Amino acid sequence: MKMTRWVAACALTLSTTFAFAASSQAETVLQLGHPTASASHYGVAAATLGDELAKRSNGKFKVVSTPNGAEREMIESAQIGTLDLVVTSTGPVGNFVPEVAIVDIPFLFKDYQHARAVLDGPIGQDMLKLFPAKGIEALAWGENGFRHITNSKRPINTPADAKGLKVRTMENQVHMTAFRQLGVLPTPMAFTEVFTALQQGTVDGQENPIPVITSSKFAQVQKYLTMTGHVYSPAMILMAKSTYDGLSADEQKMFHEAAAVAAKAMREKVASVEANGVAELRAAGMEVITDVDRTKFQEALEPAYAEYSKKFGKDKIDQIRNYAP
Ligand code: EAX
Repeated sequence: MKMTRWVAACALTLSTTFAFAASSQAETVLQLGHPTASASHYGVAAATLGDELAKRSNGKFKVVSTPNGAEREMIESAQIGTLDLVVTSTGPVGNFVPEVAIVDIPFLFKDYQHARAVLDGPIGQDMLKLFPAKGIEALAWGENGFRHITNSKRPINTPADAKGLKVRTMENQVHMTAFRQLGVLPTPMAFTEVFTALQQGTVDGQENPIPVITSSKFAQVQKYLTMTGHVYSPAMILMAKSTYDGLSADEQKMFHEAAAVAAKAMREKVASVEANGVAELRAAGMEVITDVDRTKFQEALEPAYAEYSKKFGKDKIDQIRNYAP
């Protein structure tokens, strides 16, 4: 039902912007979708991209953003050309470009610096080149953040505490493998359904970065937050290849440059929310477990690595893990 509302919102903005575009011949209106609230890091990326494109094109390009979209469906829309731009996590991206799911492996990146260096370096940039074959132009890597587990049942201090919980995961095979390994019952669903699922108790918990937990007001429906930081969650700024192919070479360059600025603003927003988000969640009533032995979680996931190695190649995983710019 949420998705229906999202499509309706899109259609509404579409009709108003068409009316507006008619009065200004030079303007090209581009529809952008992103998964969370407008005030979130995704909203910041969307707004920055819009500002940069308007500025760089002297007002030729106007981006109209619609928040709260389902990521997999938005990527599908970009693929068939009914949505021009998408800012998304990599959650469902592996369903479109399987090689990219390697970045979703738990405990792969040491910290933010490491993740950003890999994605901005040759490994990440080569992955962007795999998208056009799937009908999508990948403009830049953005950021969602390190993911942490929340739930409504009990404080999770060790991997054993998580056993038996029903946890919503993204529609992502790499993540589902990991949660199964922990003894958790992974329940994949679109992010648009998560708040209601938590509220109604369809699932006990979910996992997301602090900027998603705060902007989606999960403190209203979740009591416990454990700072597992079990996986880094990249974001991406994607574009319909059909829209991209309609641009001149100079304009294409402009879109890549504007997306790079938007990605930087997104990362800065993630960092600023991380700086005070936990205090905010405590103030909203959550019990936060910060003193987590992450090595224990990493060890519990060890058997899943055999599957990841088979899927992606151990050499490729090690190349990311040991990457130094
Ligand atoms: O991209 O689906 C998820 O949990 C994502 O992290 C969220 O929608 C932000």
